[in-house]
Amino acid sequence: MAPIDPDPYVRGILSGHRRMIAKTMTLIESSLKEHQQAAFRVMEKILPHTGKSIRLGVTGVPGVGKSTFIENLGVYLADQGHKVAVLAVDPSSRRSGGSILGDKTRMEKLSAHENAFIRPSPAGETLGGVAAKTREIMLVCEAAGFDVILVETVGVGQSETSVASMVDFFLVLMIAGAGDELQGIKKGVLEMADGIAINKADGENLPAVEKAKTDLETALHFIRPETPTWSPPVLTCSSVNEGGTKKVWDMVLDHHQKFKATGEFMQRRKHQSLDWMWTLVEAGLRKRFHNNKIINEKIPAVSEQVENEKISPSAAADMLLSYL
Ligand SMILES: Nc1nc2c(ncn2[C@@H]2O[C@H](COP(=O)(O)OP(=O)(O)OP(=O)(O)O)[C@@H](O)[C@H]2O)c(=O)[nH]1
Ligand SMILES: [Mg+2]
Repeated sequence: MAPIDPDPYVRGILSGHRRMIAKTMTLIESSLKEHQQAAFRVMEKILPHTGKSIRLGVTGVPGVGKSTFIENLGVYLADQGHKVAVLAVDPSSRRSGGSILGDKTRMEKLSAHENAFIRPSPAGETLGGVAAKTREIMLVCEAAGFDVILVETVGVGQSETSVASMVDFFLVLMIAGAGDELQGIKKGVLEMADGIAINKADGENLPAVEKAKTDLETALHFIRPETPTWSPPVLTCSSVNEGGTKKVWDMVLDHHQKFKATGEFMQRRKHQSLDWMWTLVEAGLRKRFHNNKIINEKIPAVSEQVENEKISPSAAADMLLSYL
């Protein structure tokens, strides 16, 4: 079978042709070898056209209001003429099976907006796989002229780390009075945050929100900022009021301008690209190891020798690795 010609895809993406954008994403998500090879060639050609966007990651526990926030902010930005792409990283395919439809209907105004594009989480067996696909999909969006990329991720487990490592600004959404210590203030998450917004700052929630803000500011005092350029602020916002997320966007822009001025913006992106390369190298090595015929033949005997203390685990590991 003739290989798939990447050029129609590349032309389609660069001219912002929605159907070709979606078809490219399908190639990226496919597990067929010829699709992956085609996606690879498309990516190579569009790479020079990528990078010109602000990438904002949004995390927070289920129900904190991430999708509603993205809908509100997305409409605000799209109305201003920005081209807004919304992506999601959700490694549990069963869950995303439900929330794909859920989010598209929840983001009713945004999905109907001519300046917006919404893509649910790619399905995948591993978080690494899902995150890698989302990164490529993000680049496709940029080459197609989207200048704001919003990435939603569930606030549980490792997916936050992957999203934080692909965005320019990592926003943690919280709600007041839900037992803050339970709220994934897994400390690690706060350490990754470039900013925190306490959501649902409306109606009866307001007093609790103000208290949560003060508590959080105190907690953040104990985390040393990564750079003298920026200390993660704590804001409050509401996604049910029109434009209720504007303050948060102003914070993202402020961060963007400051990081551009110091050179930290490009530095961070370069860092992220290298990290990604090494992640892929490690994943590739692992795969080669497990697919290696000789290694697979040796494993049972070597394992038995380790179990019977005939050879040490480290000598055994050394031996298996030497067949790579
Ligand atoms: N009062 C109030 N309610 C909100 C606000 N934002 C979201 N909600 C409500 O909170 C509920 C959850 O909102 P979602 O946007 O679906 O939350 P999510 O974080 O995306 O949830 P998952 O995708 O399931 O993790 C919905 O019933 C929203 O209507 C807000 O700013 N104020
Ligand atoms: Mg959601």
